[in-house]
Amino acid sequence: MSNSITGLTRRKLLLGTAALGAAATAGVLVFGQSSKAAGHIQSSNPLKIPPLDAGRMQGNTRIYDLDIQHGQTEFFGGMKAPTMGINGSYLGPVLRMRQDEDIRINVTNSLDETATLHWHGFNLPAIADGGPHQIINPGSTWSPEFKVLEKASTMWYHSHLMGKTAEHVWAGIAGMIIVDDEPSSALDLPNNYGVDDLPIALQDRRFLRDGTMPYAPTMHDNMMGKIGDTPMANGTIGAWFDTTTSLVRLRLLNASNGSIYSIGFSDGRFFKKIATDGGLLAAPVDVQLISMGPGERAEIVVDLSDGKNVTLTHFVRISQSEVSPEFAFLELRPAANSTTSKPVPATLATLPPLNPEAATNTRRFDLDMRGMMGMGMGGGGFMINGEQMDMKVINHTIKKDTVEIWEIRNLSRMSHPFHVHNTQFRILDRDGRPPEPHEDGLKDTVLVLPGRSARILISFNHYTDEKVPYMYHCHILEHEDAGMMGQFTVV
Ligand SMILES: [Cu+2]
Repeated sequence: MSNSITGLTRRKLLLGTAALGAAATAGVLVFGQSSKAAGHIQSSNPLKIPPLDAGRMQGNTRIYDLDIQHGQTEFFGGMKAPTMGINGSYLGPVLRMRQDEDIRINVTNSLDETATLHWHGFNLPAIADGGPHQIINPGSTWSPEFKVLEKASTMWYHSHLMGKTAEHVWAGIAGMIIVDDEPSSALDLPNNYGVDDLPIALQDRRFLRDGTMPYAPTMHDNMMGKIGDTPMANGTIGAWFDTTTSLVRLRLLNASNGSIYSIGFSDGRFFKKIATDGGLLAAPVDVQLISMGPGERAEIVVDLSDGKNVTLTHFVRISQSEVSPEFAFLELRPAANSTTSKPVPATLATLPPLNPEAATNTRRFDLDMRGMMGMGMGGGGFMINGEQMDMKVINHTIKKDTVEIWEIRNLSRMSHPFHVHNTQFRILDRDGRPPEPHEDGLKDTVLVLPGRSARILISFNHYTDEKVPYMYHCHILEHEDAGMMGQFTVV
């Protein structure tokens, strides 16, 4: 029954014109094979689907009860690893909520150490954000409340403790959130949770022989972000899933600490990208490969009507026109008698036109890595505008309901996914060129390649707080922990 994932990738296929991710190339893209990917991992475990948590209603408020806890998780048969999770031993439930609802999340910290829980992607009061200032002490409960302002989207939550975010997320303090809204509910998109609509948290870990995955970053890990050699989907190694419909929607989240994934399918088939971080695109975009930095989400729909098994895979580029499989995340196995899904609608959402003329201010954020001496010893040279994160310093004060242009310049030799709290922005351009259609949607994280720049159109609405700041930072968690982060207030 266990079908080698790597067997599926041992093909060299010549494909049509490729629509690529951030590192786009026109022309023919070849999906090759890799000796490295021909490893020991087989698709031998059923994909874990996180429990769906719709909370409970109390009056007009939807209430969730979350418990951050220590646990033991069996990733490999017969071996247990100490982990952390939310309402479970590793990762957490998928929270489901609806636009315009008031919600309250009771977060109890059952760890023996402090933690936070940040609602990644939401426009919300600063005190409810769950960033480094909203510390939850061991044994106590934090109960943020906010209105769900976001459109239908795939969001997530994770610990954001100052200096310990990387360690906490590595251990498992993360989960996904599905937001629904009226317009998207009326669309014929796969939306049967756990059947044709699957949350897929993509991660990689490095295990010891005893089946544990301690967080002990080397200097190299601190510099590059900790990258494992074992891929996991929802904490499942070598995952497979039996599909029963011709179309399947995958809500992809890059929940890794430091890996930038290029996601496609083992046979190089095209699929439809339907949503960016903050919601549906105006129209589906046919792609062969999408690039995802830590923190980014992408909703995709894949057509399995040919009945062939296919594997969701992270590829690496080996030449201008050829990619090679690196990680096999999930094998999809279509049932012989799959039902035929309705086709993906040609129009998905209405996105307001970009209007850079509305911007009243431009800010520049220079991302840089300097002075690598001292890395791994609490020091390090990860900076934004020459400064490292200081909990006591507010780097920017922004006026509510104004539109700004933020220019993010990457002066370093590594890619950095730049994330801004409390907003969904749009990419104006990359090095002066408009964004490709597949990333021309609502975003809260933008991957900026070495030596490149991106300009985003950004605004902060609804909430002010003169004292409590929000964060902007690199979402490579080791970089964030090393100081590539800053603070702003909205007044
Ligand atoms: Cu970074």
